[in-house]
Amino acid sequence: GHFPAICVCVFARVYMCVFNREIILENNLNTDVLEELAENSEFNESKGPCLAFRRAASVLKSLPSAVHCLGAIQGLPCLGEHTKAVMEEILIFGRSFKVEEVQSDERYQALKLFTSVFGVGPKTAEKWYRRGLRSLKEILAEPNIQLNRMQRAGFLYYRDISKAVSKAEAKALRSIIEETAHWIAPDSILALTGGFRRGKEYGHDVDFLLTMPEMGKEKGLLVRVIDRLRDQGILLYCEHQGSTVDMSKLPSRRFEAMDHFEKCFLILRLEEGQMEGDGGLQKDPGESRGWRAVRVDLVAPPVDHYAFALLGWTGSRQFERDLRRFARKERGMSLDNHALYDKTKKLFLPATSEEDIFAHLGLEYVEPWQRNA
Ligand code: DCP
Ligand code: MG
Repeated sequence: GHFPAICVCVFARVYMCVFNREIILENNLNTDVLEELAENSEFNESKGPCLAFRRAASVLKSLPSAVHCLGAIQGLPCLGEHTKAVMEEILIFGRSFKVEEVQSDERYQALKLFTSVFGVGPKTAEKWYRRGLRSLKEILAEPNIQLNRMQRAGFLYYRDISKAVSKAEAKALRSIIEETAHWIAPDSILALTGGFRRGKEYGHDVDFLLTMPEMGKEKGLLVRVIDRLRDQGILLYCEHQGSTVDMSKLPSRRFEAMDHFEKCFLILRLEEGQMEGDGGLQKDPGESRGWRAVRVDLVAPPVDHYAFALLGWTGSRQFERDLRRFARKERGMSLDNHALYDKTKKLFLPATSEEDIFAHLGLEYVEPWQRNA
């Protein structure tokens, strides 16, 4: 069989961090392009090509050296014909005509713009495009369009939430939410997950897990935290989903976009000056109104699922995909945000930490900062 992609990625990730970072930047130019092609495939509902471009981008990102010649990509795993053709164009002409064609495509541009609004997925975007709409202004001016609550919030805070969230802002939010949670339940546990846990400097949102050390005690906590945030005047938008965890249906066979934990998708108001070390620097006085809106995901798993939720929510998405694939193909196990199931032994493998999960999989522990591909 194939040498598992996960091994290549894990290996290369370690190298990547040890060797110099310029190489990564150079490969990133190519991977950005591949991600655009992946997005375009997604809009065209071509799931296979979409995943192929994403995986190829991930492999390139984790290479220990920049790609300068075609020979260097020949032996790599997970690079399909289309990816190789694009890389070839870039290596020979310094640009890819295929990519430029996609980038200048009217439909691609419109769908990319529409899906950049919080609450707007590819289906809605396509519907709007088919109605001849091309800009956000046109959508807002169209009387026959019914926006749902999430989309209304998406438009209302569009400028703020399209702006990258900095690490300092993520830390400030962490303090606010932690303080709120501790005020309600002093022994509650809040963990920063997502890209910021992987050490990223910027993100599109801030992701947290909230739990209690004792099983079952987490019930009702999230709702109380939300209420308290609302009382503090920080809550700009909240979409709350109750828990639908059903262990009899776990683990699911396919990669699920959503897990079943109680969670909420929030837009929070972050005051300026709440960030450590921002020192009032680089502010545009015309823009400044003293606060900004930030997207926050807050997930509340029960403590016995906590390690799986932490692993799942730390990402990256591609790392999760590779890890699940590895579990399935190489170990006959099924991994998701809730559990790890050994299909041969027909039993759930318990874990109280991410280290336990990697050990069950027979893998060396992979640090969060090594999971960026
Ligand atoms: N995740 C999940 N289920 C969801 C949403 C996310 O399991 N419904 C996981 C996969 C992601 C991780 O959580 O890898 C974080 O999701 P984000 O979309 O927030 O991605 P990042 O935090 O990695 O990047 P950024 O927020 O900077 O875009
Ligand atoms: Mg995130």
